Amino acid sequence: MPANLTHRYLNAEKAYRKASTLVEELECLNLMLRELPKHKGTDKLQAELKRKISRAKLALEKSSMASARSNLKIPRQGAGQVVIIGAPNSGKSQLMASLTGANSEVASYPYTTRSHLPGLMPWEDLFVQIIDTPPALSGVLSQDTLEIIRAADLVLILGDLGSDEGAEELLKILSEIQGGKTRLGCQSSIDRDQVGVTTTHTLLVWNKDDLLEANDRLDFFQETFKVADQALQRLITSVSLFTISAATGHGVVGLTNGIIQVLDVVRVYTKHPLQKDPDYEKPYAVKRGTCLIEVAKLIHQDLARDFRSARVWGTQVHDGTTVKGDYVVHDKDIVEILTH
Ligand SMILES: Nc1nc2c(ncn2[C@@H]2O[C@H](COP(=O)(O)OP(=O)(O)O)[C@@H](O)[C@H]2O)c(=O)[nH]1
Ligand SMILES: [Mg+2]
Repeated sequence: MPANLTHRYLNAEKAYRKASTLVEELECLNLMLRELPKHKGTDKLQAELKRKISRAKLALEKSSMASARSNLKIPRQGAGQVVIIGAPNSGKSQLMASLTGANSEVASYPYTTRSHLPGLMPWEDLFVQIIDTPPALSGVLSQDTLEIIRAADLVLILGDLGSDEGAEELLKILSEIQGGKTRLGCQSSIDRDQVGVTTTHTLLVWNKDDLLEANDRLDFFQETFKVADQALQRLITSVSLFTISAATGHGVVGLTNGIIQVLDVVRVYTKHPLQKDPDYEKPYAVKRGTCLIEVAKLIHQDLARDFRSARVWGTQVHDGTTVKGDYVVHDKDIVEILTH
């Protein structure tokens, strides 16, 4: 064993021996490799570390594939996936009902736990998938809920204006969740420095503003937040706020528009070359900035493979303009894809 291992290396090695998860293990191994003095005497150790790193990566990949599979419990539907979380009794199920309305299609997939219920929120000619979650008891979300948050486009975290404990309950959930690998923030991202850490775009929704005490409580809650952990304060002030009543519907339209704005999708209607009219029944919803070839892939792999050119009708181009696969689609474009 080479004698000149640095303190930093030895500390990383100590952390590696204590690591309880694959992610931590991999982080420590990477650190050890970085801190290892590189010379002839450490050749063997270097090789061994690299072997361990690739083994840990493989194991991590396998386990994340397994968790991706468990996400299939709730197949994605519509223009985006939005999950509602919050303390028990904050009004999650009421909000779900209010957003999805009478048209809500609560699907009973065979592998769905009865407590994670998906429904569809109509918006113009699109639908957005909304998922209700079981209560976070003592601020702790179940592993299933965390996985759903990780895969979702947006989280609505509900605060309860009907309870004096509304702010504390919210802080408890936030502190629990920010301490883990699946976090909330003012935009979605994957952390490049910390393996396994992801952030899902979140809106803070104060519910029950129909109650007389609601305004006073909200003022009082601001005081509670002032003495909270700084990271949580930053989170609370960075995310967009909505104040609603899920029961009366007050503010729900504003929230719906907020959701649509975050999802930032555009609609594309397709038209078959042999047909006169486009299919207005089934718009394809894609993120703004998506190219036509990506839309073709969504429609059918073969269509993308055999793609020759397309004609587009829309507000941003002259009717029937011929475009290539790199054309960036706009909202309400009608496209006719021509193949080889
Ligand atoms: N006054 C008022 N009560 C509400 C509102 N939303 C929900 N509630 C009530 O709060 C209680 C809990 O609602 P629920 O949706 O079951 O909460 P969940 O446990 O978060 O799913 C129920 O008695 C609802 O009627 C609201 O906007 N205003
Ligand atoms: Mg509920």
